[in-house]
Amino acid sequence: MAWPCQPVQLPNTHLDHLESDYLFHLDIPLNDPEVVLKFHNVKFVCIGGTADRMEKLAVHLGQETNFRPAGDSRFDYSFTNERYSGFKVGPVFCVSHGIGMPSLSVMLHELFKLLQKANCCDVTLIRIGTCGGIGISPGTVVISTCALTSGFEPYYVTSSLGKKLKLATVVDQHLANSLQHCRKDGDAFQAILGKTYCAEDFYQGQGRLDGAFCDYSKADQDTFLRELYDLGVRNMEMESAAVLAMTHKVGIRAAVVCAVIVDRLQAELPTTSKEDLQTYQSNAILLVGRHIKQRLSP
Ligand code: R2B
Repeated sequence: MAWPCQPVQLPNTHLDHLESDYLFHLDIPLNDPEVVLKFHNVKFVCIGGTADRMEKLAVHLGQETNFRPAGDSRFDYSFTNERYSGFKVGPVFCVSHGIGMPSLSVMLHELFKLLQKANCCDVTLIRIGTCGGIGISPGTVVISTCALTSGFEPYYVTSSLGKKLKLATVVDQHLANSLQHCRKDGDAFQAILGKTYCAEDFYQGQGRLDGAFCDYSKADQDTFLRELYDLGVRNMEMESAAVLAMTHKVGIRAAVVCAVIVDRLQAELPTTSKEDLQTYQSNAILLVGRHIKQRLSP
């Protein structure tokens, strides 16, 4: 028996009354049916910080899933502008989001509008990123079980009409578990489930001592990192809370899969070579690629 299709349906009735719409930051015309139609078959949206990584990811996932765009082009659709870039191959759409939640949230609003307009069904969104580990060695892939923000609460805190808006961060646990199960015995890396601390800043926000200013001592840093560890936090990055709250709000299943590039209990910044950093990122990509392949196979 086929499962009923779960269409993307956004909880914003104002959208019904817009005569035409244009995705200002993605630079995609929603009033062009030919462009919109190209996105109808999207089942997986993979997002990550940089354009370059997303382009390589789209090429890799296209090969993994045996989708080839028509003609000479490497993608069914792609765009690159001064803010974001996106690359679509078959049912996979990879989009960059920059650093941090404000940049990410603008991209997600526009992406969700595109998915609704294109009548996409059963969409899964996965953020593939890098992170600091908390007592976790570089190369390990951490799949988030929840995202905590300042105050150590599982909320994405933003604002609406000048007032604080708290949105719960909710992970699809089934998706998180199946991503972890994509690790194979022969893999040279571990894949673990753990809580993620989502910071608003890379330096003081993540308890670093090496920013342009720093208002605390090394002992305060140790206490902060230890507190995170004791709460079950295993990694730290800057986007997970907005990803997990915004996707939950619009009913899209989502996960956050990050490769550890430095253990923050040992160092502030990565101490390994550029090649090692590439390998660490590839570990996360490998897991997600296997999951997508499994899910797309008949
Ligand atoms: C991980 O790496 C970036 C900061 O260097 C940020 O986007 C994150 O979450």
